Amino acid sequence: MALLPILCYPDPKLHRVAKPVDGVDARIRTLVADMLETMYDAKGIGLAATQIDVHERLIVIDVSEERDAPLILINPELVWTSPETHINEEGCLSVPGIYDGVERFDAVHVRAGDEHGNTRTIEADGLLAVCIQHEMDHLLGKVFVEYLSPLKRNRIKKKMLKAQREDDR
Ligand code: K1U
Ligand code: ZN
Repeated sequence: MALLPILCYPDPKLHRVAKPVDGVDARIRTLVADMLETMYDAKGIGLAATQIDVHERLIVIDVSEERDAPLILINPELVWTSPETHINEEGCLSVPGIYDGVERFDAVHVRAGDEHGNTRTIEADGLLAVCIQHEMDHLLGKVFVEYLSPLKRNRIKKKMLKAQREDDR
């Protein structure tokens, strides 16, 4: 298994739209294992393939307290969203140290494949529903800061670029 580097905002590669996964094979299973290792190592609750510069529709999630309930979503599609929405505090491994409120559906149903090639529909609410929506946005090339005001987003962009310059020194 391998730890993969995570792209940092405002890297333009975070805005690429992911293509469907074309069948679950050994490459995809290795990618899933590496993404899970990377997500657990970074103490995240989710990771989209876009964030590790792989532009295919693949997400890993684990919102369990024990960090022992991985969920693999291959080619996920939203099939139902609740009429109710809520503003939730979000973070992102690609925007370290930044947390802000984003409006999301309270509950979603998502149809997706797993690492064995089986398709099922997942009914999600709470943190899992928020995380699924956040990760599906990544696959569309959207980072959560794009829901914030231009003023906030520009401040975050400058802060990230400054931190990256200092890291490069
Ligand atoms: O996609 C990512 O960058 C992972 C991200 C997922 C996420 C967190 C919170 C709300 C929606 C989506 C993270 O795991 S950020 C780090 C984290 O563990 C966390 C941050 C805030 C609340 C809960 C967890
Ligand atoms: Zn994110």
